Amino acid sequence: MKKTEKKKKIKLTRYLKPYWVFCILSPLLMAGEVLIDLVQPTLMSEIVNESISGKAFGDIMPKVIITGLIMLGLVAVGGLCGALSAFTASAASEGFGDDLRRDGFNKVMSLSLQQTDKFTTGSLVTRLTNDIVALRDLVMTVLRMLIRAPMFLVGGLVMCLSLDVSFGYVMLAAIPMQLVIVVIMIKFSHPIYSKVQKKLDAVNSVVQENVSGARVVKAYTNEKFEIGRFDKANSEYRDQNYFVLKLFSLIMPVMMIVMNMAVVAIILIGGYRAEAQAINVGDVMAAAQYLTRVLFAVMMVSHIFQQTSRAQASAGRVREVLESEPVIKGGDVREADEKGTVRFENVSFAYPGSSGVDVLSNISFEVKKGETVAVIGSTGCGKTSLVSLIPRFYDTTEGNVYVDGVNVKDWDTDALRRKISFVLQKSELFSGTVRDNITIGTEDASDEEILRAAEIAQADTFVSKMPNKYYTYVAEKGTSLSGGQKQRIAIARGVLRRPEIIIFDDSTSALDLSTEAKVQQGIREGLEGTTVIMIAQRIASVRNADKIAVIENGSLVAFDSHDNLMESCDTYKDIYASQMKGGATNE
Ligand code: DCP
Ligand code: MG
Repeated sequence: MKKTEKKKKIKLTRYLKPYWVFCILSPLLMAGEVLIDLVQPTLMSEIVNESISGKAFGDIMPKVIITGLIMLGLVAVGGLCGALSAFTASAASEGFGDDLRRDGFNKVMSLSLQQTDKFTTGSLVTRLTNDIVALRDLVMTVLRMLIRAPMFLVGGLVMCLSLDVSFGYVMLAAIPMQLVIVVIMIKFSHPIYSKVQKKLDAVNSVVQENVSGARVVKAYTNEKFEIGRFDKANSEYRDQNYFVLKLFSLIMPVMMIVMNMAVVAIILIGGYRAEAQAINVGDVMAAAQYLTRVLFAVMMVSHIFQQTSRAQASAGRVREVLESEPVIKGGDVREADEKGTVRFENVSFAYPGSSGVDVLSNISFEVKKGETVAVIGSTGCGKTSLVSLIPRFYDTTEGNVYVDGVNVKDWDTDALRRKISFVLQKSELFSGTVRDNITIGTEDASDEEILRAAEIAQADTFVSKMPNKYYTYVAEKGTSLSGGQKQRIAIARGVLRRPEIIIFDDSTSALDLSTEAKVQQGIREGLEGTTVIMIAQRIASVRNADKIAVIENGSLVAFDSHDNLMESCDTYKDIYASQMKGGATNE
């Protein structure tokens, strides 16, 4: 790309803004829970000290009971705080994930075709699902742990040292050991995470391609090969993931060993100090509990780091989607004086990323309002590419395309595309009813309008015979329909919009000649005044057009009526001759 555009940086934290109340409440409630938890060992040590004080049973009972009741009450309050903290954290993290996914999806919808092609479908799916889940989990962890860990760490330390300063030696030895383990883990796991996500992309791509291309795979009994391809992607994904998991499963026991050794050390030192009458036995028990909280806090920190490093990889991938700006940006023209005209002016075109090989070169022609212009030429000569430039699916590399007298680059993209119905070469149907499929882009159409469009497209003849007529369910990609039926539904969809310009990209190829003729007649009568641009392979389909554009190797070799072309254009005459021989023009 020529321009090195400055990319808009998007901070994902801005997705937390709407949930700021939850983001504050959750840690606060968590702080309440932690505070209460930190008091418990002290209260417990009081009970222990009291019971071994040698006083009479009757004397200690009231204090033990009262302290016990206080502990119980505190546990209840702490539990409530904990539950509310979890609730608010989930509200924030789910909201965050939901908004992020919606924006990501909207962005994908806005991107130009060349951009979605570049990301690949598999990767976009992973980014919008798995990667966003990793981010959502991080939000959850941070809200829950970010306050809990330091509070346990500092609180536990202070409480423990206040019982006896000599416990500080144990802390001094154990905490750095835990920290070293955490650092080692982060250092090894971080680079792996972005690899893991890439491998998952590959797995998703294979699944996606094979599910949508299941028919081809089966027709060529290629399942073994595809399963092999899947196994490769899948095992690579597993190996990467496995490495991270092995790392973590090694580290947890090591951390537990350090923790248990520290507890033993506390008991040893505490026992010694208690014998010297420096502290009470209850205090030693409390100190051991505080120590476990401190070391747990270090583990929590490691957990936060682990999730952060995983989420960092994901954040980069999600931001890459959010930060891409559609390459094709519309202008601001929404209205023009002319209606239904198309003009190509010295247009050359190469597909982005195709190292500049021209698919179309220096093409100029003009289509007037209400005309029917056909495009003919051998397969791969650039017909689809040519008409794709009209709704600006791609930009020309040189020259300009004008619709209604306005350069397509100046049109607001939506306004431009609303004028045009594009019936694609490969009819794309979605899961839903026949009606849903016809009304895409025209959802508010009345039953009469839908029926009329279907009649023009010769679709009513078979739809009216279906069990639920227009409410018959069509499976994903229209697999429950024949090729010609799909084409006619796609044509009805194009007609229903009542466009200024309708483009048929070989859209009647699966119809027999008489049905095709009926469709063409329907269009002429039903869409009077609409400009028709029609790609076709058969001379029979194009001979009635006002003008025929003959394309050869990306160049326009002639642009005239059938009769004139039969006189002057050799390429056209060749096509005619070959089809007469094959008997395709059975008129
Ligand atoms: N091409 C490409 N990238 C794309 C689509 C096509 O590089 N995304 C190339 C393949 C062909 C050339 O562009 O060499 C012209 O392709 P068209 O689809 O425009 O060809 P036709 O529509 O004329 O062919 P057909 O009659 O088979 O539909
Ligand atoms: Mg084509």
